[in-house]
Amino acid sequence: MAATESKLGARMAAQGGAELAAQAGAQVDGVVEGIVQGIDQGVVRGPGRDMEHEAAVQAVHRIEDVEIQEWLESLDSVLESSGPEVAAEILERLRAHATVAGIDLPFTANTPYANTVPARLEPLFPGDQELERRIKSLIRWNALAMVVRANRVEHNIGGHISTYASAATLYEVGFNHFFRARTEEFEGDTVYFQGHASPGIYARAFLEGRLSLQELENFRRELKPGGGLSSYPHPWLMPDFWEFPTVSMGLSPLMAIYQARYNRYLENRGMKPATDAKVWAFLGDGETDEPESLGAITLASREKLDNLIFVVNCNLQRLDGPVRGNGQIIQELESAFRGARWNVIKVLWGSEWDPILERDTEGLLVKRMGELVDGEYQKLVVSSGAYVREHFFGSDPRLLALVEPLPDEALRRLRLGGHDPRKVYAAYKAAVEHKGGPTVILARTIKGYGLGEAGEGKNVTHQQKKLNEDELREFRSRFGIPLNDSDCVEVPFYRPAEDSIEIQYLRARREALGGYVPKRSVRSKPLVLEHDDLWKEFFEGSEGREVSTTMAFVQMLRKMLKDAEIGKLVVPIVPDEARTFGMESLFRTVGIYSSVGQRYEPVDVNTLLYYKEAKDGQILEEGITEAGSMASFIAAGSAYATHGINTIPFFIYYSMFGFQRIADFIWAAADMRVRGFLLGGTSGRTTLAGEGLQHQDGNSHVLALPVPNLKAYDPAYAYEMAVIIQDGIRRMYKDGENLFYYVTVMNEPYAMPAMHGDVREGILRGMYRVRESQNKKAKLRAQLFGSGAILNEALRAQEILDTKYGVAADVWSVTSYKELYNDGIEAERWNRLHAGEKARVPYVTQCLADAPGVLVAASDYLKTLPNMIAKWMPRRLASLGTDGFGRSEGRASLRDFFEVDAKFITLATLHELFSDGKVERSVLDKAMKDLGINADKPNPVTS
Ligand SMILES: Cc1ncc(C[n+]2csc(CCOP(=O)(O)OP(=O)(O)O)c2C)c(N)n1
Ligand SMILES: [Mg+2]
Repeated sequence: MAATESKLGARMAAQGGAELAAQAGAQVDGVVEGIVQGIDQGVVRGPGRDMEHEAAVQAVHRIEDVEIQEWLESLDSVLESSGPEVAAEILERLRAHATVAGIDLPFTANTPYANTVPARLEPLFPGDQELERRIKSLIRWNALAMVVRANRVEHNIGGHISTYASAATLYEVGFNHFFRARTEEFEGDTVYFQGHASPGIYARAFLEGRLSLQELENFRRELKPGGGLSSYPHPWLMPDFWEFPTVSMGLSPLMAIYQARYNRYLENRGMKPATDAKVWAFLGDGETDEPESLGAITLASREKLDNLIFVVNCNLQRLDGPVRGNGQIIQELESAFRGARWNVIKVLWGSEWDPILERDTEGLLVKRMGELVDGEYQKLVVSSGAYVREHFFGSDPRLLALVEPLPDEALRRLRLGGHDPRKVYAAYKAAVEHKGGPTVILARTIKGYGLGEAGEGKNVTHQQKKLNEDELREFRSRFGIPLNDSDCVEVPFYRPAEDSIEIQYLRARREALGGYVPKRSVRSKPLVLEHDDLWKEFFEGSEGREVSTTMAFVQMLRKMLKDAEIGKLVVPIVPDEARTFGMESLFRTVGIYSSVGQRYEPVDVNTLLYYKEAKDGQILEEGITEAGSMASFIAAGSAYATHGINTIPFFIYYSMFGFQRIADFIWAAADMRVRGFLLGGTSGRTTLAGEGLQHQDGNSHVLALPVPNLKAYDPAYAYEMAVIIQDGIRRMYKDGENLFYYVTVMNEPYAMPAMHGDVREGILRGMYRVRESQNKKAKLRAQLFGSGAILNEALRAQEILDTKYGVAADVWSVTSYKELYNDGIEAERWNRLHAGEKARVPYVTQCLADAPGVLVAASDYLKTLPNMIAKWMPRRLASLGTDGFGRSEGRASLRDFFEVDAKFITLATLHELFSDGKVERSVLDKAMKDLGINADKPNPVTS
């Protein structure tokens, strides 16, 4: 550096920066760098800047160009003589040297605002570019026609044109050259399509001959005769087509990461061969603002998921306007992903820019490209070539000179990278060949590309669903659709003849890639499930030993893991709560999955239950991420379709952090026909002691109600749970039903009774009589309904009522209010539609047909649960439940506070009898006193 220092110092003196030059020598590079950086970052500014400093800054600017040119030329010569590795090494050393010399280099994870794959390293495009352009144009047209036609028939039916319009090239390069289908020999790539781009995906399937004209015509009108197409990717509605529901934004990136990770899990556990299959996830740039989108990107790099590729369609716009009008979303995403050690490939500029960039030997153009904020770029999209010349190139005469030979129209037509198949191909190829980590492609596009006046680049484009006649003709002409002026305004769907060169090419490409995508199929074989022994011990009870249902569940899990048929298929998933649920013994027995095994000696290696990580470990210990765990649950629970492997996930978590926190993922799982068991641990507002307001769950069974294919159970006893899980595995994995289960488990220990009589049907249907009153002579009668741990309170109330008040009560275990409710509404509906025929009787009504007395229900959840089945009961129902905020307290106090304990069940029963005129007011008064109930205690619902 000595030579540079003296040269620099001398030149500065010669150019008038005397003061600064005097400091040359040991400090000069630091000072100069500091000032230059300060200028670049805009920090050396403001009224306090004195004249001397101003002179120094001017001096730096004067020398900057010459000096920088010299450095750039040196680098070029190293690059030429020794190659990029040596050049990179020199830069790395320079950076280290500068740091040691005390230069505070600003941290940046950004590269210049340029294509990552330089033009000179671009691979040859292997396809027929012109033909692919024609095919893509037809798809563009049909996608647009689908939305425009649907909205002509039914005003406001909606649909999106501009998302696919911006993403067409990104998808078509994928379809023609990259997305490999699932075949007998190869598992296929997995593609998460951006939900709002679905019209384009349908339009392609139409050209492929996979969707009919009728189906396209009925886009967003699925209930029409002949069927239609769902608005977005919904496997529930189109189970042979869509695999992944992606339209709730932010879910698919997270699901894709965990899917890629799960693919490796299956490989490392020897359940499927290792392949180079990829998981592709297409997202919007606006979508990346969802916390889930970037929330797990470090997992992907930590796990070295080079089977994962994100493609972010950076059209710089979201629904309302620009994603980062005042900034640069692409650079922001680049630094986030690079910081997380992803391979980032930017595809910003199309081929038309290459010759201009080549002429720019000083790097001025790339510098200029990095200066504009996205709002300015958006403005350029909607502006004329003259405006582009003036406002983009016009910032510097040297830039203007670069484009001088080009007419304005050519400037307007300089394509962006995401619309240039060659650039996109180069990026995809680099992505699939990248080893050692995940790749994100940041592709710059224009929202509403090709819509012209109808919305290209405009803020309103996301909502555009209608085009006028001129706009349609314009679009037709721009993309060369063979329709005349009058035909095209009818927006007909257009498919060339089967033997046309376009259709032949498109089919040939897909054939070469193994078949069509997206396509969902189920290839797993049903399980046999002859293993009653597994469940026997739970049917027999705990012989007086006090255990919680959580402990019983863990014991079941342990047994299932040892089972010859299902043992390998069980996937325990836990978000850093294994110890909470007493599952730590499984660490040792089946191991915690780690793609690298265990590189350290665990601190507790000398203990029996040490923390064992293993490459073939079975437990997915996800750390503190319910969303990530749920994404693993989804990958494991859909493996029967994605991989043809019947893995059975058991995801156990703090129940309050389930539906309450990640219900949208659960909804997506339902849509995806995911199978498996969600276990809501430490559940119940009063059963989880001490944890207070944010942990105590009295909500989840209510929040489980809306998910149609989810069975929700709140069992009290181990045998109930065994019946539910055994039957669940049978229904899902033997009979192939598209169900999944939510079972709450609690941490309150009590003796688990043996199963008496044939109560299986009752357990599964939602209720059965668990203890009949032995007091046959009593005149006062009652039916008590308890669920989960609160069943014990009902049983205690039964005794109090019998011994103290002469009331004979039967006790029912209500295992599922959701089942009872669904059964009731189904019967009601059938009866409404079949008036005059023999009416169906809801199961609740059947159960209580001969059950005498007043009716009282108590659960650890909101009162709405029992209330919703009350109308099918023979008489009025009194409901006790835990509406309100939780408290940090012990169980007894909590149950007293929420009025769900034996005392309050007793009081409610006596009150019902009083209301019916069966007992005197004095009995009630005395009971209040005896039971120690204060009529003026705070109302738990509002306090
Ligand atoms: C979770 C969620 N919130 C809001 C929406 C509504 N929405 C649909 S598309 C859209 C804008 C999408 O912008 P971007 O992700 O940039 O995609 P683009 O259409 O620009 O490709 C919004 C807000 C949604 N689908 N999901
Ligand atoms: Mg966008």
